[in-house]
Amino acid sequence: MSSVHQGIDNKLIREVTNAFDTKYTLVGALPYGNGHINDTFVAHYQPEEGHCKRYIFQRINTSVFKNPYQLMENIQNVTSYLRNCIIKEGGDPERETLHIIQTHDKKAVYQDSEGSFWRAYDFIEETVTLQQAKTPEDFYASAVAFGNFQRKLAGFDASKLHESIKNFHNTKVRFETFEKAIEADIMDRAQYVAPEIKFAMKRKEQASILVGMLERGELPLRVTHNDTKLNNVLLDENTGKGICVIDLDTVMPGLAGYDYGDSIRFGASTGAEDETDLSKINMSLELFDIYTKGFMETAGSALTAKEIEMLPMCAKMMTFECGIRFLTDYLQGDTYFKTHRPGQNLDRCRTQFKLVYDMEQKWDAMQKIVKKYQDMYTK
Ligand code: ADP
Ligand code: GN1
Ligand code: MG
Repeated sequence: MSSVHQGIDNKLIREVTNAFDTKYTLVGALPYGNGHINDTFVAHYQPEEGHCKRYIFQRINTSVFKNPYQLMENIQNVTSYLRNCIIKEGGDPERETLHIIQTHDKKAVYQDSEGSFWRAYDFIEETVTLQQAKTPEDFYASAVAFGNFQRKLAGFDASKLHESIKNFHNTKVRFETFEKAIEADIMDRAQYVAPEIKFAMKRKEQASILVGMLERGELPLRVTHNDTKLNNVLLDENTGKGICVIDLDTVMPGLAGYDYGDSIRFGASTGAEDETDLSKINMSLELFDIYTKGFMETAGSALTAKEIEMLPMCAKMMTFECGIRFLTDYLQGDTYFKTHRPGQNLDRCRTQFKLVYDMEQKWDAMQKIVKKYQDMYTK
């Protein structure tokens, strides 16, 4: 389990927090959240009177994001663009987008004495993040938030964005990487995953569908979030509304359906991403319906008929792609996604493949639901 790197000592956290232009006196910092990539901490600061103020500190995973300066330039540009949109629409810019805290020398990134890169955000209070929807309404709230996020970014100049991870949702390239990992089999693990490899191989051709449509100009490139897990949206603790889309590292040009599809992959599942009892894992049509409603209400009128028609395929492909990414990481020795126990990436792969299988069984119903909301919101 080489990929757990959340620990930090007091001396280093003092060094890092001192570098940023925060208010008040540091009380302490603790690991926070369930992200698979960066190391997130919440730091508490005590004013002379009243409650603590909190900030989020993140150690950027530079094996994943090779250029932290370009990464933060993207986030700076996207959040200031969103801030203006929110103000124009009469929203609250302090709660509805991330606010970067700069270092004392006015930079968005700090390199610590060990060579790691850090950033800081205001902690958005009175919000919750969910690992699973507690009610269909939670999932609906996330759909509205992600749909609005995409709608707002429709006017953002994509040429300003650095590609933070090349070929991020190029499922065809992801499949090629997976095949190379089987071939190399550096951990000697391929022998344990023959059924999973067979499952993936049977669907190899499908990995090229969306990339092919993009290349032929049948689907347009838009500015998308690309990592629309339920835990990447902050829900208002009091109203339950989705108020702030976070984790903006992968905002890049992509397909609208990547955002829709990745949300379905994670949030419409009836179990956790790493559930070991596969009988608990299905794609809930109720959750699929409610997410599709929220997404179509907010972003649907901006989508082409082809984009809408392909939404079920995007849900299936984002799930399939994530499954092969987890399996690739398992074969390569668990170096990409954080793991907390042996075999966790394999368990994650299995839930994704179970969801793909279940979507195949529910294909007609998924298409009918998408058509229902297309008729409702785009005609
Ligand atoms: P990762 O890239 O590792 O997934 P995230 O940026 O998603 O990291 O952050 C991990 C978790 O930290 C989120 O799921 C959320 O619970 C919490 N979080 C991140 N930023 C904020 C913020 N500005 N305010 C409140 N909570 C936050
Ligand atoms: C990672 O950072 P986090 O935990 O929100 C990953 C996503 C995967 C997801 C699977 C940069 O997301 O692509 O879909 O895990 N992010 C990156 O849970 O690779
Ligand atoms: Mg995240």
